[in-house]
Amino acid sequence: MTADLGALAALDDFTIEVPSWAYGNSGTRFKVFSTPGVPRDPYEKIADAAQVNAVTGLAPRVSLHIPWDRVEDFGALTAYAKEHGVGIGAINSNLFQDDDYRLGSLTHPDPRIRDKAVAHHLDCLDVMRATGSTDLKLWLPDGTNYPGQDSLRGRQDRLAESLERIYAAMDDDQRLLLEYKFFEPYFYSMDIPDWGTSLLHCLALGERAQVVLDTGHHAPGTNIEFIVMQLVRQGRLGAFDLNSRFYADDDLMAGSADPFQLFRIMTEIVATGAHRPESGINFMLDQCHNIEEKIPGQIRSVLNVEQALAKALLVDAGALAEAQGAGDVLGAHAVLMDAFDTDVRGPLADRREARGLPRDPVAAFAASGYASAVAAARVGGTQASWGA
Ligand code: PSV
Ligand code: MN
Repeated sequence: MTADLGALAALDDFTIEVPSWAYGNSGTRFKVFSTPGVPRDPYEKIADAAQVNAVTGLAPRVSLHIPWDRVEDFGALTAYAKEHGVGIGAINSNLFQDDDYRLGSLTHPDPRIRDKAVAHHLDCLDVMRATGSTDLKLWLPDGTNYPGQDSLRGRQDRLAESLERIYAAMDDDQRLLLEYKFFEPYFYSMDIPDWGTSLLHCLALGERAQVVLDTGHHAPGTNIEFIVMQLVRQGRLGAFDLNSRFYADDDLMAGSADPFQLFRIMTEIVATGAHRPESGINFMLDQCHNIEEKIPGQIRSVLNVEQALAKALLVDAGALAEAQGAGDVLGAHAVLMDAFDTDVRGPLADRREARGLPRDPVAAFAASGYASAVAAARVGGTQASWGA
């Protein structure tokens, strides 16, 4: 199959959101490596994120994490982002770094701790009002380590009540994006371990509550594209946190570990036109770059997602439906593989060039001298860090 530029026109209004924390230092529980030039504040993170958009034209929004990205004046931060050609995306709450949350946050047995966790979200809603963000993203790190430690059912009831309070405080144009994760930081039970639990809470809350699917938050071998299909089918897939994993929640570059999986996910998306902005699905990255350069790591990830979507757009839907209808197992499989096996790099470079963007964004960033300029300029202060 040869790639046809026409089918790729759907890429014109496709965007990917990048996370502010990808530009800070990160590591594992063994070591956080620091790199010269790493941002020291949210302004510098946004300046770095804007570089990704400048060379790819694909990443016009930056997710913030509160309190990591707290600033005095969110209006000024938003204006700064705009001057740099990007906007503020989802606001991520943080329920995993306070001593009070040892036994949980929104599910904590003590109502005073639950109040505190709810209040944090009300604060995040204010940040959204100040930045124009419409997405409140909530990853719940709550869970237990030992059977009997707490009532599994009681925790769900407390969670439902806490979420209701947050949802009730939201404006009509704000939505709640509820993420799930099957393990970590707790290992016996997590309070939102899977898409079913997230979906049940969203259904109870109302239409403006939707599920976030982080590709790294499933057991190995999980058929993630099935979950994507099911959530899209219910109109409840609010967002992706894209990344790659080999073992756990590795947060490696999207499309690096299993490009075929990313293609299969995008194929389910394209099948119902859910790649279009009208679907409301926010295609976000949730990644850390522990050992590789961060801005180029983000550029590569964004391009990997674009490439997977481009290949999914090349699937011959008519031929696929025909083969499926005829029970032609190998024929149907071949239609899918034809698209996946198509080399779209040239056509995507052509498209970039036609839009005034560099053919090779990674090379263009390297040639820009930005990395050495910030390494020289960002001296002193404390480098931003995931977990700091
Ligand atoms: C932790 O697992 C995590 O990676 C979640 O996926 C969140 O989306 C992210 O951190 C930021 O809080
Ligand atoms: Mn995530």
